[in-house]
Amino acid sequence: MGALPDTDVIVFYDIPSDTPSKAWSPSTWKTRYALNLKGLPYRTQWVEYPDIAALLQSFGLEPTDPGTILPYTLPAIYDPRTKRAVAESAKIAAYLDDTYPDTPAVLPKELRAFQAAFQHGFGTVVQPAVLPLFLPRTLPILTPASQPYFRRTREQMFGTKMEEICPPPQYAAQWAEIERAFGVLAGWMDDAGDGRFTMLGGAVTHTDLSVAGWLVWMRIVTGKESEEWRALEGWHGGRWKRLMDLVEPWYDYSR
Ligand SMILES: N[C@@H](CCC(=O)N[C@@H](CS)C(=O)NCC(=O)O)C(=O)O
Repeated sequence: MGALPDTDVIVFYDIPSDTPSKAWSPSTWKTRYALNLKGLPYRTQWVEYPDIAALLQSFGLEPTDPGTILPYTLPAIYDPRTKRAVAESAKIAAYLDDTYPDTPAVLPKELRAFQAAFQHGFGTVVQPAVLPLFLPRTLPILTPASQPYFRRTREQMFGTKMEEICPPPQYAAQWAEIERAFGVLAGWMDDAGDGRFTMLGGAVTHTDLSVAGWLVWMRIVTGKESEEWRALEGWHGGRWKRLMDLVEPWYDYSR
């Protein structure tokens, strides 16, 4: 593809890591997947954790998570065609669907209330199980510019030192908790039809991409060839492996 003028290329703000894909964050992967699936031209601008708030404020954006210790979050995009900045992955998905109706929809209007409820459920059931094991193991894959901020804010969140959140002797029990939590999620999906995660007429939606984004993070932290990841792929009848296979065509971090 020839170089497009900058005025046609969406700027996608993502958090870098020191891993081969550089892209690692569960939340920003939701948007990266969506941009890839839609085939929209974009380029990544890497933003270190300590710079996120100032970036979003410079666009005049409201906090994405007001009243929390992390009020400004990525992903965010800036679209030069409309001169609009949007933050928060579901808002970005809706914006891209509305602005580019000729691209495959990832968050159609009829799914938006459901998606919000799903996100609440995921945040209540799965996130609390995953975070204690995965946040400490994420620290070493981040860049030196982000590590001190990540340590400070996450220690504040858990009220303890990073090393005490989930030390290795507790891994097995925490993995059991994660498997149980994903089992709850699988239970929600069991009536959905073909046994895959896809929920709307066979199309991949933001809901699928949200879970896939978390799984990408878990795969990067554990390692694709690790026993931990292999075990997860086998959970709940192989459902999570099927989801990752389903979204593999859009696992592209080259831009
Ligand atoms: N619901 C939000 C969650 C975004 C989120 O939590 N992003 C994290 C990165 S994974 C973040 O930017 N945290 C900011 C910080 O730690 O200061 C979304 O999907 O956009």
